Amino acid sequence: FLIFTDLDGTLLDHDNYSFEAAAGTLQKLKAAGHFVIPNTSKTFAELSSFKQSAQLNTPFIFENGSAVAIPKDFFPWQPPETVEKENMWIKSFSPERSHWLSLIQQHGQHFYGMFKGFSQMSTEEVVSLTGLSHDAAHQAMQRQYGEPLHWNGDEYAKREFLHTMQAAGAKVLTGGRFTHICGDSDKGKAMLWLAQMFSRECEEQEFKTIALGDSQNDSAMLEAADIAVQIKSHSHPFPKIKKQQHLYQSTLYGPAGWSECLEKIVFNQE
Ligand code: 2M8
Ligand code: MG
Ligand code: MG
Repeated sequence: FLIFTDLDGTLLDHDNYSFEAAAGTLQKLKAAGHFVIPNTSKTFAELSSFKQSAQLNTPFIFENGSAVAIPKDFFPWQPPETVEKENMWIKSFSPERSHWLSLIQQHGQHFYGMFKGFSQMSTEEVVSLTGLSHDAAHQAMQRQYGEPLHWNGDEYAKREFLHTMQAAGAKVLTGGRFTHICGDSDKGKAMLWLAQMFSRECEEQEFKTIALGDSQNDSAMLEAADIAVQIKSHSHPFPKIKKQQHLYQSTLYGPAGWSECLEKIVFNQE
């Protein structure tokens, strides 16, 4: 299997960012030769640290499908349309962050005071909104593609703002805590591109994709995967999915639900 997984609220606990409850299953999956591929809102910098702590040497998808990073020695060829960064091949699907920042500035004035973007926050503010450590918050702020906004106006104004941004050419994705203004990329498109790279390398092997996520920004990959898993959250309902034949819903929260469903799907265990 190619297992595409969201991190926050899915493989990582929504509040303390630990994957302890899933560590045993993660270990088993790696040992059995499955590929666990993070597909997350997090940044390249955050993912580099996460990969070390989870001991993953797989590719990963970052900033909500804006880009894919593949270790240089992972495939014996350079994937198409990639550039090199820190010993990885990077494939981008989105314009750079500066484009979205100026769009927000241009079209967001009418909503002044109702939201604050990461670019306007201090590290301490990100720490207090997320519960990340100071270093982790610093890494979360090193964004290359999109801009996460913290909304503090009412819901009606928020909808109006989202329409305005969409009309101006942005895509709006909602994570567990923030609203992301980004390009016309999503976790589903990036996942399908990367799955294609695996098939190109191993033509004789048929890979099945499993996607796991807890929030609306996961919907596109849940719809595009062969098997989808909605992970239960304390803070919001399951992400909506329009089409999916093979759908699982966890009864446990976050990483415990991750283990619960993958044990069932991959190892046929209740
Ligand atoms: C943001 O991502 C979450 C994911 O659901 C969100 O949108 O609420 C990103 O800024 C990410 O980089 C950061 O690590 C995370 C912390 O909760 O928040
Ligand atoms: Mg999530
Ligand atoms: Mg996420």
